Parts: sequence; C-alpha cells; structure tokens
Amino acid sequence: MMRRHKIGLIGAGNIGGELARLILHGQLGDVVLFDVPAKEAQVRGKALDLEQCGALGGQDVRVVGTSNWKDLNGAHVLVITAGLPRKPGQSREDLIVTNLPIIREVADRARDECPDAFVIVVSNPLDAMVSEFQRRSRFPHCRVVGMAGVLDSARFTLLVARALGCSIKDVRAMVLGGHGDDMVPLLSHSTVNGVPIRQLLSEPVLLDLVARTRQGGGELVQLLGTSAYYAPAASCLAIIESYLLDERRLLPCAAYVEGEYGISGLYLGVPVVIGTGGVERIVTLPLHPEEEAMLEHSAQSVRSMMDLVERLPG
Ligand code: TXD
Repeated sequence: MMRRHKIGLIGAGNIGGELARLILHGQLGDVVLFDVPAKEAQVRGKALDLEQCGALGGQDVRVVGTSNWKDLNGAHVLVITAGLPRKPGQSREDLIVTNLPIIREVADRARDECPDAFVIVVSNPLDAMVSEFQRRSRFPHCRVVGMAGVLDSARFTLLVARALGCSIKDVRAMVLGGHGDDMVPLLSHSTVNGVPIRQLLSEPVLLDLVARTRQGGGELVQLLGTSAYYAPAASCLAIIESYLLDERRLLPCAAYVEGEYGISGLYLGVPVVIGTGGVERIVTLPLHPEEEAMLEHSAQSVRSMMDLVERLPG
C-alpha cells in the first residue's frame, strides 16, 4: 500500500487554512493543522469543516486540528506560517521582534517531533526566519527552504501577461533575491514561450513591471488590511508537490548559498531543483551585470537583517 504522507501546517491562519484546503483537494496527504492553545477550538473547527468538504468531493484525507506538538510526530513535511502578518504601513522587517521567538520555539519542537521533515518556512521576514529555523533546528540545509520566490514570480508573471495581453500559460518569469523591496525580477531570463521579454516590451514598461512586482506584497496588504493568502498558499503547494512527487521542478526558493552567484553563508532566493532529496541542486544562471549587482544589494539587505537577528537574545 502507498505510504500516506503527513503534512503539518504550523500556523492555521489565512495561509495555513487555504493550504490545507488545497492539499485536501489534491489528496497529497493527511493534514495536521497546528496553532496556539488559545485557538485550539477554532482550529479543530476548521479541520472538521475541511474534512466535511472532503466528504463532498470524495477526498479521503484526514485533517486534524490541534495545539499539541505530539500530533506532529513523524510529519514528512512542515509548512511554517506561524507568526504575525503585516498590517498596512508595516514593513516585513517590523515583524522580526514578534516572529523571531515564535520561529525559535517552532524549530525546537520540530527537532523533537519531526526531525526528518522537509520544511518550508513562510513567516516574515522570510529570509531571516528561514535562516533562524535552520540554525536553531540544525536540520540539513537541503531540507529547509523559504517560500517567497515562487509567489513573487507569480506576481511578475501576471504583470507581464497583462502588459502584453497574452496568455499567462506562455509567460516564464523568475524573481530571485531576498523577499524584500529589493528583490530581483530577472528580465534576462523571462520569456513568452521562449521569446525574451526585452524583445516584446519597452525598457520603461519593463522597469515599471519590476517596480510593481517589488511592491506586490505591499499592494495586497493595503487592500486586504493583512497579507495575501490565496497565492502564497498555492505557492507552498507547488513546492510540496515537487518534493512529495519528486517532480524535480526548478523553483525560486530561499536556499542556503555557498558561493553560488558569488554569495556565501546565507539564505537567499535562488533557482533550486526540488525533489525527494529536498533542495537537490542550486542552479547558477548567467546574469546580466545589472542583475548581478541587484542580487548582491539584496543579499546585503538580508545580511543586515541577520545582524539584527544575532543581536536579539534567545
Ligand atoms: O511570501 C511569503 N513568504 C509570504 C509571507 C506571503 C504572505 C504572508 N507571509 C507571512 O506569512 C506573513 O507576513 C506572516 O508572517 C505569515 C502568516 O501569514 P497569515 O496570513 O497566514 O497570518 P495569520 O492568518 O495571522 O496566521 C498566522 C497564525 C495565526 O493563526 C497565529 O495564531 C499562529 O500563526 N501562531 C502560531 N502558530 C503556532 N505556533 C506559534 N507559536 C504561533 N504563534 C502564532
């Protein structure tokens, strides 16, 4: 019989709830929705509601709502969205003081309960959170990634498709770097069915698309009063599928670089191959000199955030 996968969602808020629904829909595995004890009843209710959804769709998936880490025992995948989202006017970095102690606690418990899990960190500020999770849990780097690039690339892809009035299916656009306002949408590797977008759109239009991609998260926070969640959940799903189904997709994720792109010793958004081995490979693309400089600048912002993390006790 095929092994049933156990997928733990740490943080059962907007992204956790939507991701649970997507996993159920795709029957990727059983879900454990975990949140703080004060929200236990709510989370159990969410889990039951989802199982009833499965009864309608014929999806034989178990969804458990809990605040007990023991229920995460032996999970194959963990997705961490625990922590506060942004409110209008806040930067991702503003969340560090509240979310850092949370990620530290989660890392300690994950090491005890599911030491073999593949971990996707989502909480903001993303690059600092994923790095701190790995440092604290001591999980191998290949089993800890941060989700941001898949989402930022989806935003860039949509903008390119809308600017050209073409199908989204034909656009391939990738965003690298940290998950901050200096992320790097790669114009040199973005195409419409293989045709470089520089041949299709003028430079001022392209620069506008880059700026709007960088502001994509902020725009959503202004409109919703909190962070986006449908597209972030779908982005997590793409990474989970690539891992569990050994798809070996090339996805931009925050991964630990050791010399790739001339940058070392930190988590940064780079193209990685995700398969059964987790991060199986970091792919080094030839970059335009301007993009290289932007990536270094973005890495510098991540380093400054890491300096801040080191100064916060715990
Ligand atoms: O691209 C990306 N990486 C992101 C990141 C895109 C969008 C949002 N991004 C960040 O994800 C956002 O800034 C937040 O830091 C997280 C989660 O966003 P979400 O929208 O799901 O936030 P919610 O709805 O507030 O859910 C967070 C839940 C909430 O139910 C808390 O009670 C819970 O996290 N929480 C905890 N769960 C478990 N354990 C602990 N300690 C804990 N503390 C809070």
